[in-house]
Amino acid sequence: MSSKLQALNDWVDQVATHTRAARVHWCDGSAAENRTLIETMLATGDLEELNPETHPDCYLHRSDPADVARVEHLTYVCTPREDDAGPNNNWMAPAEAHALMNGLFAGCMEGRTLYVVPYCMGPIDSPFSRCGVEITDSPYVVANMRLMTRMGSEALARIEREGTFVKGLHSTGDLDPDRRYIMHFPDELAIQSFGSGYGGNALLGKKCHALRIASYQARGEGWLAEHMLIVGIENPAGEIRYVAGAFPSACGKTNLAMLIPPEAYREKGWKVWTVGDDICWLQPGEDGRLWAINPEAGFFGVAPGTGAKTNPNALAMLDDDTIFTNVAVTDDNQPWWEGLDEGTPVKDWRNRPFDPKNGPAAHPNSRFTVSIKRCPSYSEQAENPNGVPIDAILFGGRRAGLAPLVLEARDWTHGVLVGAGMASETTAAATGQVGIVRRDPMAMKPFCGYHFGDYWAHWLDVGSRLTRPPKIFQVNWFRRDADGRFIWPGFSDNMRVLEWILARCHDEIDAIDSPVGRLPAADAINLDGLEQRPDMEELLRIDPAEWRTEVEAIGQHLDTYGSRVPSALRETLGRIREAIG
Ligand code: GTP
Ligand code: SPV
Ligand code: MN
Repeated sequence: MSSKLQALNDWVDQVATHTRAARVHWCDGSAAENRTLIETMLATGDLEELNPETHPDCYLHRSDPADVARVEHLTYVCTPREDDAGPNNNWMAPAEAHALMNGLFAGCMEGRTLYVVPYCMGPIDSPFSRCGVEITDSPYVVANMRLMTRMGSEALARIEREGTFVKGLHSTGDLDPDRRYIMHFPDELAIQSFGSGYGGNALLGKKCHALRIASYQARGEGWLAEHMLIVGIENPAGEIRYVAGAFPSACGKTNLAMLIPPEAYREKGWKVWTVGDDICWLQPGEDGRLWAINPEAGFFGVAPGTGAKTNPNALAMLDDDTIFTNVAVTDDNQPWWEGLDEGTPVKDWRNRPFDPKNGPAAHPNSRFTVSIKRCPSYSEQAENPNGVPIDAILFGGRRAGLAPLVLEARDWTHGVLVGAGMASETTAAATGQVGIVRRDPMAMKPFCGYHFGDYWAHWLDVGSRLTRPPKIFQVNWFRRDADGRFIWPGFSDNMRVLEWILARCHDEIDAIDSPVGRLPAADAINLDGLEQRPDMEELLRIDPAEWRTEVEAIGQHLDTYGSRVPSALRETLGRIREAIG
């Protein structure tokens, strides 16, 4: 097979020759094709079948123990000028990066099948969607891309019509961490990834295309590509209002996107609809509002912590047609991870007999891959080619102290500053130390394809074109007490904060002014039905001394991005500094 697009055929031929692939397979995305791939992987041991009675069509993949997370230190943005990649990215000159990657890819697919994976990010008929083709030698990547994107014939037809597509080239190579690179060439609409088979390193439609390349494209075209969930909140009057939220990796996007409201809310008729859990493309609309599509078609979600109490919607979708990566198994071969209420692990994620001395049974960054359509709260708006209108944008982090449960930005510019100043404790989603507070502006530190200074300027520019901009809020579900326990119950109870946020967006409730933004009154968050009243005073406390230090730290952080930082952000920060006194 081949395509009607000469440029695509030429590229595939050239890669097949260079990598010396044994065979070329063009993916059509069909069920039969998937079946064959699964069987191949069962035969090679790439996949293991899980209990077909409890988990039909569910499989376990164990990745190499040294290949379990994104590798930010090996991820590069190769713009012609170093300055354009910014201090937020690793940079390599395009010619040097190409030479390096050409060396690694030479002959790397000998004996292997080269899969050509055409995909569409976003609804297949949306003007906001963008297409790509990933060439990979990993059948696991193909099976994941089939769940995560609109993959196959329809995407190929769109690519042939449009003539342009992002070229993603991927090989697992020999999985040697010292020969692992994730390279982006935004000007060439190209990605090259070598030496990893894991998640965001290998599923090139996700972080590489839909965030790094797309953010770069979006800047030129007047839109935003963001690391955000999209959720619809239906009130008792039947109105659905949409919220987008940027939280860093493993900080609660998937959970918020599919929360089930507390009983006291459900009784009144509140419902939650899931549009997306990780990536959001935002377009200014003719009506002056911001419209969002989810470019993805599935979830690559964190398994640990997903339980019947915390995220029952997720649990319900994971018992059919799901690929699990690096979870543990029970004696009857059901998938298991920390945070499940039932079952006992017998084999850990490395296939060893489970022994707590070796650490957790499931890897902390173990994941599930599943189609969004399996989610009980799936919103059909996820297929709407025009997207959904956004009322509120949330910036959230994982912070034991300082950041209150919720804080409203005064206006768009202040909101952009709140996003630019975001900080969060690091998680297992990327290799490196866990629990260190680092700045992660807009949850995009690992994902913005260009200089953060330019990115904030672009945010301000997009805002200036909106006559009905969303309100911007900061949230923090992770504040802890002196004993290290979370003060806020979180999960479904985050609905209580969303209610306040939406009431603010529609001028239905007052807020209290503080030097750093607007706060709910201590009794403004509805606590009906909570067994224990959380310490709301502590959750909403703004400590002037702590914030003075924070404002200085944010100022220094902005300074690291130099003269490209819009002056409006420094001015807004200056006003906050004065107000704190
Ligand atoms: P990525 O897929 O890496 O981008 O992560 P994410 O932002 O989608 O995070 P996710 O919702 O998967 O949550 C990550 C971890 O945080 C899980 O272990 C959750 O159980 C936990 N978590 C999510 N929401 C809350 C919350 O409201 N409170 C607390 N305490 N933990 C939460
Ligand atoms: C993240 O790390 O933010 C993820 C997982 O969503 S990955 O696909 O590996 O990027
Ligand atoms: Mn993510």
